[in-house]
Amino acid sequence: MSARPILLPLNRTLAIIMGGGAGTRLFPLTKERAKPAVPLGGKYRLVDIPISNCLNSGLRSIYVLTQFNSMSLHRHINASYKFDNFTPSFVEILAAQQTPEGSRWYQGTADAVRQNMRYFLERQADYLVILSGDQLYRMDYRDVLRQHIETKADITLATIPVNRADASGFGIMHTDEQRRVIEFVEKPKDPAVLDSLRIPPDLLRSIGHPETEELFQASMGIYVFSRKVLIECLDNDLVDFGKHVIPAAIEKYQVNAYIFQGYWEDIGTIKAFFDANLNLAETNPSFSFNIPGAPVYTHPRFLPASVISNTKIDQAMISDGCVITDSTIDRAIIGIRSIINPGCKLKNVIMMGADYYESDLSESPANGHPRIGIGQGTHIENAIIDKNARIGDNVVISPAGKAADYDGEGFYIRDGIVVVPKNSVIPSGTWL
Ligand code: ADQ
Ligand code: ADP
Repeated sequence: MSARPILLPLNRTLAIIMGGGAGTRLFPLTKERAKPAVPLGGKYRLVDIPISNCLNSGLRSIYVLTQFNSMSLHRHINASYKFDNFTPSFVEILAAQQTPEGSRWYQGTADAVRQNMRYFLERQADYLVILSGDQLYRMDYRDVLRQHIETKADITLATIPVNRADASGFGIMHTDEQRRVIEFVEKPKDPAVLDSLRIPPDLLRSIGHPETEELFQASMGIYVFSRKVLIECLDNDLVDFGKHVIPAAIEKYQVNAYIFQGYWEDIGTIKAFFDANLNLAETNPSFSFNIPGAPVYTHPRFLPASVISNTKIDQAMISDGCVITDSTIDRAIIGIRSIINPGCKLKNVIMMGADYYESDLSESPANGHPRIGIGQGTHIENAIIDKNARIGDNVVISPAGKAADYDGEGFYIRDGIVVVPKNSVIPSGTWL
């Protein structure tokens, strides 16, 4: 006799999105905004990914924890996530600097949750789903919640098989036949420790991989906690989930693994962010926005379609409201309201677009600044151009011949990628 499917207590489950610590790994994209507000895919923001996964999983009570409160994050959340009055639904930002006890930065992920526990506990939640805010993936969290309830786990972590080269960047674990976590090492660096954590052949077989493959079971930083267990696990000074709370919890609680095998990318560094964005423009991207029934939500706008003339475009995602004339674009994400003037060549570029169109009365040309967008005859390669940048005529932007990490005047190079910060002005004729 098969067991009756359980009714998931979705309205008694809170989602908590970890929106970022200091944001240093994504600097300078996080120079003027909280990490969740960093633009992604031309028209979205990082936070739209976990929020959309929540909404598509039926979770509608969502907190976003972030280190600082930025205008753009507020505006984005308020404009994008409006609910009706008849369901307990909300997306609320909890920023570190807002706590009544004073401004105390979140010391780590567990500390961030601990500092906001009173908000979570005043909701009648039986389960709390803790999510990372800088990952690109689709997951139905109902599957994790279902396994959590069916196996009577105290904590369930989502895991994914990774290879040796990637393993030292993650929490790596061993599980027994019941998928119970029996060993957990955060970011193991010692090759001998890694050797001992390799996924055993029987588990590899059961998840459809050849028994000889060298894979490791990595934590995705996605945790389901039962309410009482979360309270107990944070009744101390432990700072991080991965470094402290989870390793301590496996001694005392039933911590189970939920194995996920879809596409999943941590996009918390400039390089990972750049590669994952450009991959979106491939013919068969690893992450698709076009999945029927599971949209990625974002701020609805009233922008016209883009107007493109005499331009050769290959592997690019062009957002709404752009005007592109007499140019060549080869592998690019072109964000909303981008203006690209004649004679430009863009190769491997993420252009985030603009927050607004300049009116003809704009003062910018009068004070010598180029208009928002890219001027005539400008060549850009391997670069991220943040929003509202004013790039003049005959500018060359490329990391070629420069150090992989470098702070220039009005630009930065990170992981061999040039980043031009939001609102930057690059005068005509500049060679970066
Ligand atoms: P990391 O991603 O290195 O490893 P961490 O720096 O704790 O861990 O970040 C987890 C998430 O929390 C990220 O989205 C981050 O932006 C956010 N975050 C970090 N500090 C924060 C703070 N003070 N306030 C608010 N948000 C904060 C974790 C786990 C590993 C696991 C990987 C998977 O520790 O075990 O393998 O995630 O990516
Ligand atoms: P996004 O969703 O990317 O933030 P919006 O459509 O919300 O894009 O536009 C960004 C914000 O910029 C809006 O709040 C808009 O009002 C604001 N904005 C409009 N005109 C200007 C301007 N001249 N200078 C600065 N900001 C502006």
